[in-house]
Amino acid sequence: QSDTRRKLLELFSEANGNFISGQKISEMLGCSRTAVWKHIEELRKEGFELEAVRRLGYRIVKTPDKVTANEIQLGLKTKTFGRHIHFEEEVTSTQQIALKLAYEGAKEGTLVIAEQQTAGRGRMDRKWFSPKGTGIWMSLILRPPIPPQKAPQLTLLTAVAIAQAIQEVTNIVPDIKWPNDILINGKKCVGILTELQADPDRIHSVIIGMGINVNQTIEQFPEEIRAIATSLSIEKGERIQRAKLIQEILLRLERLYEQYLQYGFRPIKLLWEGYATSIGKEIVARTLTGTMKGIALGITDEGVLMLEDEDKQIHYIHSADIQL
Ligand code: BT5
Repeated sequence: QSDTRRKLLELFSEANGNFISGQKISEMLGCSRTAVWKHIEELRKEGFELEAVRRLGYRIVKTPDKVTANEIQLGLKTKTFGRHIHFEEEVTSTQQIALKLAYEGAKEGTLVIAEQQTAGRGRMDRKWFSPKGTGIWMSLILRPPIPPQKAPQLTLLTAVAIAQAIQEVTNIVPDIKWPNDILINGKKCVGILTELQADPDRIHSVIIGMGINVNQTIEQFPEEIRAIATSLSIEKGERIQRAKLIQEILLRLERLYEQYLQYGFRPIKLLWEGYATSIGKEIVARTLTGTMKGIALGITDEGVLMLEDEDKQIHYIHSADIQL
């Protein structure tokens, strides 16, 4: 059943908004015209708008702004990323579910996504606000053949992929703030959380958590982050279709990941630098051991932040909160 559904969505995807005749659909799916009609009704119930015209057939006029597997996979151009999707309306945290699936052997590229998280989290157990239906709350399972200490590079890679996708969909060029934030006009729009399951010398899985504020209004942000957070629609002044953005993110992630596995971090670093506006500027870095002020010189070939203090001493920072 779900296989037929996927084929149907693929057909519409290939048709690019043009009509497909009922006859053709029934041939391609290998089912009766009545069955086709039933599938179309199902899609309508999910919020797809379909136009039906005698002799021409059916075409999709509008896809719903939902983030179920159907919406994401209609028009998805990746090879493996997002080909398996685990969708739920409400979860505690997509990280938690992805971790469990990874443990049970889920394939690389498996995506966990939810409309709402009740216990979304950031780094060091901080809270990540994930209200219903407004943002993208998702986790991708990777199994990279790299040493565990290189895993933080995947955070930077993900930031580049999301920045590129945002630029493609909205025409806004966002700023990447090392290591895991994307800002627009100085406000946080995206947070990335990379969690690793590994032995000392081998990675079992990496769960890349991505939180993207898409269609929230300012009032929809809780008081405590209203001054520091933003959404794409606030910045762009119009609603953004989340599924479209997810497709762009997955496509870019897959491409960059392939490049990364083949050529290492260098090509990613170059792209990263193109989006990192804080480089060359004075920053404050809060690490677990203390606070440091200085000029952000850039990142090393390994993705480690270089900070030059007042005495021209260079510090290599592996993890911190940065204040611009
Ligand atoms: C992050 O942590 O920025 C990583 C956020 C990752 C969220 C995704 S959503 C899917 C997956 N499932 C999860 O449970 N998590 C991942 P950090 O750098 O520690 O930033 C956390 C801080 O960002 C908080 O302390 C708030 O100040 C702020 N914040 C919380 N919610 C926000 C939001 N929706 N938009 C902007 N800022 C937010």
